Amino acid sequence: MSIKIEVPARFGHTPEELAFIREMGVAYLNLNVMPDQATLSDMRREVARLEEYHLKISDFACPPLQKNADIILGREGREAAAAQFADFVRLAGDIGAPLVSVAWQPNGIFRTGRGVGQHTRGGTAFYADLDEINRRPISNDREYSQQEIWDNFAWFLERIIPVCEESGVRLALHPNDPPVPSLGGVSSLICSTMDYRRALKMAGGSHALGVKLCVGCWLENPAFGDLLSDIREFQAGGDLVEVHFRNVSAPLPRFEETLSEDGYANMYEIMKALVECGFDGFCSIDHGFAGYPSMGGQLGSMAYPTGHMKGLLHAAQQELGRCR
Ligand SMILES: [Mn+2]
Repeated sequence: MSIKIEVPARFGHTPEELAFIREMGVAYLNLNVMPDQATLSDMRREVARLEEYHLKISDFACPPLQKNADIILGREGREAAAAQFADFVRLAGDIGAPLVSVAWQPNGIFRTGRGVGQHTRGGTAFYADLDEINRRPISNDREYSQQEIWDNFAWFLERIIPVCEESGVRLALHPNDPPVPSLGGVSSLICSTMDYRRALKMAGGSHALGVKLCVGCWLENPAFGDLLSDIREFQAGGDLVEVHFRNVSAPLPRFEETLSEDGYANMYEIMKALVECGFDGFCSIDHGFAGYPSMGGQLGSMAYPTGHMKGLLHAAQQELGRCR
């Protein structure tokens, strides 16, 4: 079995956009839907529409649930949010989506901004300056300690893991981005390989919790862990469910998100490690440049890097003698 290429997508792409994705030779979508779209009837219709283009949902995501501040910070309202999350997992099961996105980031991804960088060939990309991010005021009502954040994660797993087991769905857990111990006064859950090991252990032997290995995060902070050996470890344990194949210009304190061939990491070596260990889960480029309206916007900007990633995959398969 080969690595399965996916693209980030949203509910309600036009027929032309779906045809465009199919023409990339892509068969899987990391589909983002909003809560009002997350109904069985609407999603059944959407899945049938995707099928016309030979597309399937790999990772089903609902942004307000994926990074839910009430659940992550243990605020009032978390019971209702967790019930909604459980319903979303059941819906994923009903429509045959194998993964549901989760990221323990109540304030989302921290970036300094989006603009033309020194390493983006004129493209508009995200960039981060940790000193600037650290100077910002706290993002919520108060600071949240590491203990609290892990306790809230345990509370979430207790409620959601059984629902995942019943539904045949796995959680794809993304690291905190950028992966540093604290952002905006909130301690990070996942900013190292050890954090992932701890999280997987908390799932109590259930494989319902999986690793969404964001190569970009490992590269942003090399203290995260040894990327190549972590790929092998999580794959050997059956925990690696999804990969974000993204390069950056340099490690923190300052980085720009770049094309795969323009960052500081050798992405071919990383692809070879994924092929060599037998990874057969889903892989996307994660983020693209902002794109141009007349060129298909963000979706248009994903075509070239997705093709480049597929080229690396095919080359690695050839070099290592693995079937496609
Ligand atoms: Mn990512």
